Amino acid sequence: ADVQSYAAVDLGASSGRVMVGRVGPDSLELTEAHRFVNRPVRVPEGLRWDILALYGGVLDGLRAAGRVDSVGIDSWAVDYGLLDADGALLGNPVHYRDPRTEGVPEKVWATLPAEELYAATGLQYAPFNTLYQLVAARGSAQLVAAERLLLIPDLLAYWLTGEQGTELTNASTTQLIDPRTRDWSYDVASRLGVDLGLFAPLRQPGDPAGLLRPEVLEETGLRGPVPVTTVGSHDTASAVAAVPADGERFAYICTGTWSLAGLELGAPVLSEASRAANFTNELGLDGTVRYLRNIMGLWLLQECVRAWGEPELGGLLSAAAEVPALRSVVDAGDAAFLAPGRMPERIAEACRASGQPVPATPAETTRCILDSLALAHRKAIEEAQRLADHPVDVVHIVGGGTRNALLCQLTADACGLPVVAGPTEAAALGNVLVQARAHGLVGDLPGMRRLLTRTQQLTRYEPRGDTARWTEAQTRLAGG
Ligand code: ADP
Ligand code: LRH
Repeated sequence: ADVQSYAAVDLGASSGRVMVGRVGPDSLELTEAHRFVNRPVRVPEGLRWDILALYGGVLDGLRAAGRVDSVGIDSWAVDYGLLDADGALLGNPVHYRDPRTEGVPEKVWATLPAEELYAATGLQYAPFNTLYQLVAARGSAQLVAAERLLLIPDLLAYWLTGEQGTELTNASTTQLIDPRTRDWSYDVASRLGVDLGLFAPLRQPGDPAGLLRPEVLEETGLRGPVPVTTVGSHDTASAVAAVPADGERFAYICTGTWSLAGLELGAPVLSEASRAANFTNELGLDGTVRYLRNIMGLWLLQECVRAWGEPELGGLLSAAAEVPALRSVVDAGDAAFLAPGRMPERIAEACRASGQPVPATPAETTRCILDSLALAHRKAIEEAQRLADHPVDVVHIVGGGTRNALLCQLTADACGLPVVAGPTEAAALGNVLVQARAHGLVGDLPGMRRLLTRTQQLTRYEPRGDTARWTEAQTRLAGG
């Protein structure tokens, strides 16, 4: 057949979806088979992912998808499930926003200084890196009993196929991978007492990952054999693969729960300046490196919307567009906003602490969040270009935030660069394209991007000048 169908399972921190991509020599169409909420659960021991509900959503999605030639899975990074000697899951996977890693990085750096850890792994400091989670869990009943650790997409692939592996792009977020060799950092693991034997062998995007088990076929009504294909299983790896860029002079922002803003490079940047600026070197497709910074993203808005009793987003954004620009900004890169709860109050407190007007209404708070995100986007893209010596002419925005026209326009204004927004479901498209490539349907990364440019709906935003106002706003934060 000329046109093949691929199911992309894409689990974001706020929702999961199963999308069906139909790929032909010059066509690419994505439709949604099933979408379900991803609602973390607070139990006495902490914040946990409802992994069985997510797996149930995946099965429902595959049933709705109907006949497909292959399945690929991507999700948020760093988190994992532990299996006992029988291959059974030990407890519910811990959520990366759980506070268990508080104080742990400092303990790790006492053994392995932060400078050396960065030089060896290229990974940003984030309290939730898998490494810190594993050190936090040391000696716990579950980790002691564990024989196997599977990252979230690898865990779901295991349940679907019975086969285990560790996909490389996502493994690069554990802080246990050397971005130069693209293999385990044996030295880091041994110095910190992490047993790499817990991990299943590394797999590369494009590798076969087994066939849907007979029970899965029965439950989903699919007719076998249906292969599972390894994709860039870190959602950000899949999303960046689907940035419809031409050439190399581009920056990207993957906007969803997080904003991940940076560059695609051919080699990691491991300098001390890069560490000090907290840029990360995650691994991408075909030997690429995702050089980027994590920004709190639309999480700030999601949490406010939750606190306000879930008002409709469209109304809130049009009201925010009427609020005067840049009255107050917060540091949207600050890990102080990581934990859930009381978000409008926390934003108000940050404005007060830096001597700015305190947003008083949901519209004002929303405007403060969007201005702050645009400012953080600008700062990340500016610094990344400088640290990597890699200038850009355009900023691509992909992910859920492309539906927020105000955020896209403000980002263009702040960066002083044109923004090309789309596709919205970039992670699912990257997932689909890697499957298609593994089955011989599309070419290399530039070829995949040309196909996206020809087939996906993109919106262009021109900067409206006045970058000086953004520079001024940036100094308010630097001073505070
Ligand atoms: P994740 O993959 O992290 O779960 P998504 O890429 O799905 O996140 O993006 C979710 C975000 O997209 C929401 O937090 C919301 O701010 C934004 N969004 C979704 N729908 C709309 C909409 N209709 N208008 C504006 N923004 C939207
Ligand atoms: C986005 C994401 C991001 C990680 C975070 C934990 O969904 O994968 O790249 O830093 O989740």
